[in-house]
Amino acid sequence: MPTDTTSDSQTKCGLVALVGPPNVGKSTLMNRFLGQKIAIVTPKPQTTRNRILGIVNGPDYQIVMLDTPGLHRARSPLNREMVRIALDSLDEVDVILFMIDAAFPPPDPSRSPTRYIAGRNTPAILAVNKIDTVAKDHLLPVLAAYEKLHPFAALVPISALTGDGTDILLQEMLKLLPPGPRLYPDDIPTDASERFIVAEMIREQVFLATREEVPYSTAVLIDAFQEEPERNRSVIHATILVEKKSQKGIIIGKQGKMLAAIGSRARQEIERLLGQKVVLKLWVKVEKDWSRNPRVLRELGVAGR
Ligand SMILES: Nc1nc2c(ncn2[C@@H]2O[C@H](COP(=O)(O)OP(=O)(O)OP(=O)(O)O)[C@@H](O)[C@H]2O)c(=O)[nH]1
Ligand SMILES: [Mg+2]
Repeated sequence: MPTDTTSDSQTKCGLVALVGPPNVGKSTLMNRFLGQKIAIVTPKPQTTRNRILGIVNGPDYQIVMLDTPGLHRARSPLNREMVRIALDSLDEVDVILFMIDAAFPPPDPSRSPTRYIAGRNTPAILAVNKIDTVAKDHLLPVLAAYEKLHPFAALVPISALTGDGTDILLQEMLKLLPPGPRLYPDDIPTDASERFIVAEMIREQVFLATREEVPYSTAVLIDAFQEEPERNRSVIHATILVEKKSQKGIIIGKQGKMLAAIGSRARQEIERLLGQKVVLKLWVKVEKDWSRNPRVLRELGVAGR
C-alpha cells in the first residue's frame, strides 16, 4: 500500500469509454459533463456515428471521455463501422461507463446489452439513465438484474437531462482512475475539429427535421470553411449527401423551405459554438450508396483509420 501522502494530492487522469445501446443518452451525458454541446443529440437512435472525445477537467482530475455510437445489431457497412468504433474504444480505456435506459425492462441474460463488454477486465460502471421517466419502484429490479449480469464496480441511477445522480457518477469514475498528469490542456473541451462539429450540427438538424429512412440516408461534408476575422464571421459551405433523388426532394422541401429551416437552425447552433456570425450555404447532392462507399466513409471519419 502506498504510504506516501503526496500521492493524495496528485491529479487523477484517465480515459473513460461511454458505451451502451443507441438512444440511451450517452451524448447528452458527455455534454453535461463538458458543460457545453460538443456531441449532437436527437430522439432518434444511431445519432452518433463517430468516436467523440470530450475532456472533463476538475481541480485535481481530468477525465478523457469517449462518446461512442450505440451498440446494436448492425447490418449495413456504415452501421458495422459504427459498432466497430464503439467496441474498439473499449480497448484503450481505464474505465467503461456502460449506459442503459432506466425504462428498459430487466433483460434476458442471453440478450443483455452487457454482452458487448462480457469477459473484459477493464472496470465498468453501470449508469442507469433517464430516471426522471420511471417510478422509483421500477428501478430496484433493474439494478438487481444488471448486478447479476456483469461485475460492475458501481451501479448509478442518473438523469443526464436533469443532472440528478451525475455527481455520484463522477465520484465513482474518479475512484477507478489512476493518478497521473493531465493528458490534454485543461482549457479545451475536445480534440474534434470545428469542421467536424459543424458538420455534425448540420446533420443534427437533418435528423430532427426528417423521418423514417431519410436521416439514415444522409451525411454532411464541409466543402469550405473560411474565416473572415475582419468581419468577425465565418463563411461555411456544406453538402448534405443523400442516397436517392426522392430524398433530395424531401430535404429541399417545397420551394426550398425545408432546407432553409435546416440551415437556419444549424447556423444558430454553429454561431453559438464559434462565438461569431456565420454564413451557412447548404447544398444537397445525390451520391448513390454513399453509406457503402469506403472513400466516403473514410471522409466522414467512420472507416479505415
Ligand atoms: N427524459 C430523459 N431523456 C433523456 C435523458 N438523457 C437523454 N435523453 C434524451 O434521449 C434522447 C437520446 O439522447 P442521446 O444523448 O442522443 O442518446 P445517445 O445514447 O447518444 O444516442 P446514440 O448516439 O443514437 O447512440 C434525446 O432525445 C435526449 O434528449 C434523461 O436523462 N432523461
Ligand atoms: Mg450519441
